[in-house]
Amino acid sequence: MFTDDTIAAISTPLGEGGIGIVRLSGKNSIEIAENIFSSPKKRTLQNMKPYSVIYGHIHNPSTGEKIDEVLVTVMKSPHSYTKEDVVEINCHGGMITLRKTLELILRQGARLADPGEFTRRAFINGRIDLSQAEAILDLIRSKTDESRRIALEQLHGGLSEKITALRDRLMAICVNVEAYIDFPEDEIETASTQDLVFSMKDIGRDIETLLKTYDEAKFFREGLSTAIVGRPNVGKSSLLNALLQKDRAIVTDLPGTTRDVIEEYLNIKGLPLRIMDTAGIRDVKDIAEKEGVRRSLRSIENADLVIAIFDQSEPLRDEDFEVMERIKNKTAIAVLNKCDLPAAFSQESFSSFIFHPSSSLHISATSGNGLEELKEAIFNSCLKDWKEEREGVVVTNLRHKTSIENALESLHRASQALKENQPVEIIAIELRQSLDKLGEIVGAVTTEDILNRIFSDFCIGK
Ligand SMILES: Nc1nc2c(ncn2[C@@H]2O[C@H](COP(=O)(O)OP(=O)(O)OP(=O)(O)O)[C@@H](O)[C@H]2O)c(=O)[nH]1
Ligand SMILES: [Mg+2]
Repeated sequence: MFTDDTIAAISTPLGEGGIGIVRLSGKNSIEIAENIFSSPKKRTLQNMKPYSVIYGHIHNPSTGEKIDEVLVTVMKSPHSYTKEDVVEINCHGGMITLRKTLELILRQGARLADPGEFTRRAFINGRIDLSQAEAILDLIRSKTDESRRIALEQLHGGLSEKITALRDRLMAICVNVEAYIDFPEDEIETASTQDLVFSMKDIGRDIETLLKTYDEAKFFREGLSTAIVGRPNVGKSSLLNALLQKDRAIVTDLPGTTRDVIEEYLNIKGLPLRIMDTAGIRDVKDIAEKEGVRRSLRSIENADLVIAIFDQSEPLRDEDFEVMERIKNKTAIAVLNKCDLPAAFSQESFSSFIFHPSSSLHISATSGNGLEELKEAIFNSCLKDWKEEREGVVVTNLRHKTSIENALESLHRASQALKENQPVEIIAIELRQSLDKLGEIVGAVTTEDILNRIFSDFCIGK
């Protein structure tokens, strides 16, 4: 990958728009733009004040033909996105004007940028680290306000600081251990060994805390998959419709109405929910319904969260106990529906059967009573510690998670080797490995392959 040439690309989405931006970065970008730009007052890009905007036209230098009326911004190195000289040309947002402008720029000697190359240059030139570069992509792609917040925190260097601090602590231990390599006759004293093991444990705990945030943040990125289950006719489809505030699933008073899994998307306090209404669970002969029940059971297995519904206007049946049995190892919320009708059993008797007595709540899917409490319970079910941790740093990226896991494994191996009095070199190798794995996250240690994989996910122009 060369970085001494000048790159250009259309940085806005292709299609009709109020404006569209062609961006250049590299040491010749001002000169190249100058060749195709003219200002009515004969001002030049070379002499304009950085961060000011200049009005003019793009023209074809060979024919003199005017292509578009534009506003141009110049950002001089190192105060730009890439730390190189950057020129942004604000054209009118049409495909032809943008393409023609880009074409002229390329003819003047710029090269079409690869996907993510502007951001890659920002990384190579040291303006941002790798985790920040990835945060830019997350920010562009964020679907909810919460994922936007997490990406911005990462972009501002929250994760980088955390990783750097962990690496510094690890490095101190590593230096300490490596000191013994030069003096092979010395063994690490027992007191020092204990200190080292203690420090490693301490770092290990902090790494684990960081790792834990991934599982919770995952829900914000990928959505929390939630299955509504229960015996037939308890009001599963009615609940789905009430949560969606639309008439999505068929509701009748006949048991066995829903046969297939119905999947919809819902947003609860910024948490994207993939919610599934399922067929009522019961023992049946009918082939279609039997298949429906099989799918319901599969949904339970695959769901992050199960909402188990019971009809409190009728006595509990064997089928209800079957449902309780099926979900006892899942994260689940028990919901007593039809609370607009008289209760057929007491809360106490129900509590003595249900898996988590504290998590049962009353609703009426038809009147809407209790729905807000249910939403609150859904949010809290998988994100108990989220409220505290959300203020801090969160790991959202699978690449980061894998590196952190590898770093932790090496650290554990180092600690084990130390306890077993293994040769100092082995301990040092594991510690170095742990350091390198953490270093991969911020790009302190990286390979061309990792970079290619990351930046190929970007669009051209970013
Ligand atoms: N009074 C009252 N009736 C309800 C409530 N929720 C659902 N129902 C009624 O219960 C019946 C069954 O509702 P559904 O939503 O179809 O039940 P289901 O669990 O999806 O049933 P299957 O798809 O057959 O498994 C319908 O007649 C609904 O109108 C409620 O909160 N109060
Ligand atoms: Mg149904």
